[in-house]
Amino acid sequence: MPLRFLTAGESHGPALVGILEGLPAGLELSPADLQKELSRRKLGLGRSSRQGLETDRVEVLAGLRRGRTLGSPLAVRIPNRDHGDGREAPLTVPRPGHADLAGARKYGFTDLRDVMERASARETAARTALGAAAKRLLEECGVCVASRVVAIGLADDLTRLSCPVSRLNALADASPVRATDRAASLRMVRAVERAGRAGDTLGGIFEVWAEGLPAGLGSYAHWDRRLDGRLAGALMALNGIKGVDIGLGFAAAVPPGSKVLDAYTWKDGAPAYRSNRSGGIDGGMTTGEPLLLRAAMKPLPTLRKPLPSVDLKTGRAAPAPVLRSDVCAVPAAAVIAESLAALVLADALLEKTGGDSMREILPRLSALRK
Ligand code: EPS
Repeated sequence: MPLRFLTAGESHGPALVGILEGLPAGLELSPADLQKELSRRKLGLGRSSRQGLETDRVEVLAGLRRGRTLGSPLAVRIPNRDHGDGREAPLTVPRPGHADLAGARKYGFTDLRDVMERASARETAARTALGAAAKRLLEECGVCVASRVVAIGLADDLTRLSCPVSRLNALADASPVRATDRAASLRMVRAVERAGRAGDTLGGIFEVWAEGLPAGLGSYAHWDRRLDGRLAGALMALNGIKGVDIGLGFAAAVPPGSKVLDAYTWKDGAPAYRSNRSGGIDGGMTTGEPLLLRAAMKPLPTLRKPLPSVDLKTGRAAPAPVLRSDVCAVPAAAVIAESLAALVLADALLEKTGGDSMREILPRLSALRK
């Protein structure tokens, strides 16, 4: 696996940091490319006032020189403006659905802040910044990654994607909930507002698309090389995600094979797919058709009308703490998931082409596409 990355940083620590190792040399990349994705991550109706406090200004500490990658690790830093001094009163009542209780049991903490500082989705800013570099690499290789929200609570958008993936983000980013259908967008906005007024939270479903992938990334040869498993793992590792599917996904389990499988035809001297119900992956490998990933996010665990919980210090019943939190973070999760998918796809692409520099990679990729 040529691309590796690590992140560190607590939600209210001085900064988040990330290192991406394995980027080829000679990729045109600027801090503005990373900034663009960080700024998109902050958007979306239903975010808490924390997003107003944070500027998410990314600093590139290593790996770039004169606007190009060096082939050395890319290191980034995103300072936290809401930076605590570590003297906050301890928290002993866990929020149902958050990492609080399971994390405290695992590490033996008595102050739940020791869990939530790192379990917080604030960390996803670092993954988004690193994924932005992977997105740039893919872009240079003719691959476009984008996303849209298709459900928030009961408000869903059943329309099929009706624009090229290259235009999807411009359309989705224009909606406060990143939905491409206007009527569905309005319904989702109302759902978030209603949940906010009720002191509740909402989850939802989003899609990530990738277009321009060459056929043959990933492999059937061994389980850990299957691209569907790698992509699903990356998306499941995003905070709050409870399900991931690809192409028809769970809907592929119901109809007979004749309605699910993609038949072939002969086109321009080569075999071609008559449909793309597989979502661009067969046998753990890309087919060359657009990739479609879908993920389900559960509602956020911090409720203004709190759920019953227990105080770990006294053993008595207590309501969960009411802390500052988002009402809905599905639009942000979709943006983060683009970065996560891009990291996996760039890794698989580099595996296929090999090479230390863009000068080596690009001709190999064109040969592959032929
Ligand atoms: C989060 C709780 C909130 C969110 C945070 C994720 O933060 P705070 O505890 O500071 O109010 O705003 O998300 C972000 C800060 C972010 O940048 O995405 C949680 O508990 O997961």
